[in-house]
Amino acid sequence: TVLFRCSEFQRLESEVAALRKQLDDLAVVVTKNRDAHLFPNGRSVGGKLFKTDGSQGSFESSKATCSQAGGQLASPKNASENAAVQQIIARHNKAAYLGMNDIQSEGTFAYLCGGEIGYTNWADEEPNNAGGKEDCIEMYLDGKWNDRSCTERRLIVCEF
Ligand code: 289
Ligand code: CA
Repeated sequence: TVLFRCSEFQRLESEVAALRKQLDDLAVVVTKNRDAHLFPNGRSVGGKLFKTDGSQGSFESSKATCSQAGGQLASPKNASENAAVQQIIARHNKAAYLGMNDIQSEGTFAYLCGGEIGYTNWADEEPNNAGGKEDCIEMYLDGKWNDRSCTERRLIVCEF
């Protein structure tokens, strides 16, 4: 058994209180930094951050840009994440590629890390694989999805 003397216990208590204060201060700094980083071209939702640098690229170059930045191409997995990406692209007035695609297996859209997509927000009559060569997904300004050729230029939106 370990026996603490009263004075030892009080010292530990005040150390814990000081550490708790430091953590609270740090949380304020982190939140401020996150908000500054997201202004005005990003959104935070759940644990995810979505952000654009305002540039455009094909699916492959957008994918490379996001992974070089330490993130990946925006891949919304629910209505809240979709709304966050939609707000960014509406602000820039440009459609964006999403990460999901059916390059590997026609007709089966999968996430970049593999695995069939769960949440979808297709526009009416989509996906239609027009011309037999639409393996990527663009998000329209209203947040709806269209399968589209991977070689157009679209706003680059990454998630972190
Ligand atoms: O090349 C076809 C695309 O430009 C788009 O044309 C129409 O908006 C729809 O048929 C879309 O599905 C298609 O991706
Ligand atoms: Ca289409």
